[in-house]
Amino acid sequence: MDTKQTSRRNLLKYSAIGAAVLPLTNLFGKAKAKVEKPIVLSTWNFGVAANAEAWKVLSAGGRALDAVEAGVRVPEADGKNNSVGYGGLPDRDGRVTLDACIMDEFGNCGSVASLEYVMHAASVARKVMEKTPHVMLVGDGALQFALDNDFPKQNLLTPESEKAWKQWLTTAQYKPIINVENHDTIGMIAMDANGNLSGACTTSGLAYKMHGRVGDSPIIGAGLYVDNEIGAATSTGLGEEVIRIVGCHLVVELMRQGQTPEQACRTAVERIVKKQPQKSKDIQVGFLALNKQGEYGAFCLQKGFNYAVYSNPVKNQLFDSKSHY
Ligand code: SD4
Repeated sequence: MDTKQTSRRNLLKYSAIGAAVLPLTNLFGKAKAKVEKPIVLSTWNFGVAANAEAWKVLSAGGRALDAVEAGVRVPEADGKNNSVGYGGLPDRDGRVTLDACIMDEFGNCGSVASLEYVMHAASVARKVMEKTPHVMLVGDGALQFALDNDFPKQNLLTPESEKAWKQWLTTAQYKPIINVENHDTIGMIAMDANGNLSGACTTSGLAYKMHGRVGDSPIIGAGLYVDNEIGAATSTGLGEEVIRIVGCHLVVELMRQGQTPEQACRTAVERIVKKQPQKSKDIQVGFLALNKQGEYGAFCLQKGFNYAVYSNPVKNQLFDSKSHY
């Protein structure tokens, strides 16, 4: 595909530039890294549009937390993106239920799971973080909280998603297709001009899931983790497998031990493979990570995962992640 070729070319082009501008630390951080900040990264190709919005905040000297919230609101509002926010594919009962979380440089975090009728789930998660003593609200409680905080109530099921669901009902087979039915979660991580990290993750989860199923995306430590001393990580793919290894917390802890972001993502992916060698051949999981020095990297199970990077000199480029298979 053309975009793939372009992104491969860019990958080669920019890894050369990146090496010049960001002398990357070696495995145990001996070399000194020149930090290129601000920087924002997000999962999948629609991350490009989301990054552009986040960049407006970052380039004006804004806070990473505000940037990631603004960024993920773009796919949340996009009815054509069928696994985030408005237009997300419903569960098997035809209900669109959203999972999201957000985390800042102080370790504050908020989350909502199985939220219906409110498009901007990550913004609701931020309100949970800022206005309640809790981290996570689910289902009706999350909806009630959102409405009490003036989020508009609306039908999130677009005619297209309803049509796809009705088509699915004719067979009602539950076999998510790698990189297709479950590939649109946006995870976004950023470092602002002050060197502070934040992240957000938002999704409608797996298409045609059981009603009430919650994936990794709203689980702090699984779908997202930020430690302002070390780095940040987010994930995409089959959430059950990410939860089992508490994936993003693992990635950040591996970076703490000296692994580069790509190595840390790879180690986490390999842990999934080791635990479930057979199953890992048929599913997708991808991790994306950024460390405090401005180094970033990704790794996934199957080919096909890509991510968008916006900083200097890499101006909003898509990269293909390396994969285990
Ligand atoms: C989930 N991890 O609900 C999400 C789905 C996803 O890219 O990431 N899709 O399991």
